Amino acid sequence: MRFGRLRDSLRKTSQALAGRLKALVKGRRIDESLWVDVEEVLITSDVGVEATDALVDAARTAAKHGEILKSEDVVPWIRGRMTDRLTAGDHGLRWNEGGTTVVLVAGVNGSGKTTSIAKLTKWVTAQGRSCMVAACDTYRAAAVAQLTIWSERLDVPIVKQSQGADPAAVAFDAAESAASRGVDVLIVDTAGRLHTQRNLMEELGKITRVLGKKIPGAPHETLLVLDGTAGQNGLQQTRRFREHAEVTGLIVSKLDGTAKGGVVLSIKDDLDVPVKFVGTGETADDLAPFEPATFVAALFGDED
Ligand SMILES: Nc1nc2c(ncn2[C@@H]2O[C@H](COP(=O)(O)OP(=O)(O)O)[C@@H](O)[C@H]2O)c(=O)[nH]1
Ligand SMILES: [Mg+2]
Repeated sequence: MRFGRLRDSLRKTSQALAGRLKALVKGRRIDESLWVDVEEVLITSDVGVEATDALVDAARTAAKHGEILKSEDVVPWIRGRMTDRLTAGDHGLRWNEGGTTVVLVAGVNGSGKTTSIAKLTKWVTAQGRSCMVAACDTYRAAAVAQLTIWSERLDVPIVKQSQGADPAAVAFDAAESAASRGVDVLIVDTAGRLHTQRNLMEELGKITRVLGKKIPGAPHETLLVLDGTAGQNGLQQTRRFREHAEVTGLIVSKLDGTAKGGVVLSIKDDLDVPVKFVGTGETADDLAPFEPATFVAALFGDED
């Protein structure tokens, strides 16, 4: 994805965050009231209490030690610190180089799972890897139809059964088919679920086990799709979800429609699970592999 595109889709957040920060530091004295204002901007952009406290405390100390000399320096300083905080952790996709890489996609209803799968498919095939999708959201006929349309548009095979079929049976078929055809990447769509829905969480476990039986090490990634517009609520949701299922990474969707993109910073602090992709629109092209420096640059509305 071009940097300009990511920056454009993060505009709402960057206006709320960087735009307001830049405006408020102009010609100010570095005193407690400045830090209070900075804190407020970070919190309202959903950077989260912990990350905000850490950033502002560090900035205060830097000012005391003469690393920040004038108020205008606060913004680039915070920007640098944000990048540092995001850099740790493995943000790349884990490949199964010896065989089919299986990516299981989960999350609550409407978070953007199926759309993210279309985007991932496009991203994978653009790298010259072959891809297959599995329609394991068998509860609604519309869900299978939606994934079928994407698979046709993106010209990749789909494994599906009729509505009401056992999702684990579809996963089994898909893993078998992908392995025997030597497909590079199998992406598995699932029905929306909440951590409180015990049966559905058990079903997710079953899908996971079935995939692992057919393909060693599968699923190699279990990506949770988090709706970026939910901000801190999404974070809480993710925390609970992870208590019931192993999650190896996150896709944060819908960052184009929100001023709460700062949530990505609190994910890092609170959850210790890497953000692997960000979704920035409704087309198959609107996905960016998460790269901390690029993300922060876009968050601050930097020019190319
Ligand atoms: N603006 C925007 N809309 C998105 C994004 N991802 C998904 N959507 C929309 O969110 C809605 C739900 O998406 P869907 O993939 O069906 O969610 P699912 O129920 O989790 O599979 C659809 O209208 C999508 O077009 C995104 O990154 N940006
Ligand atoms: Mg879906």
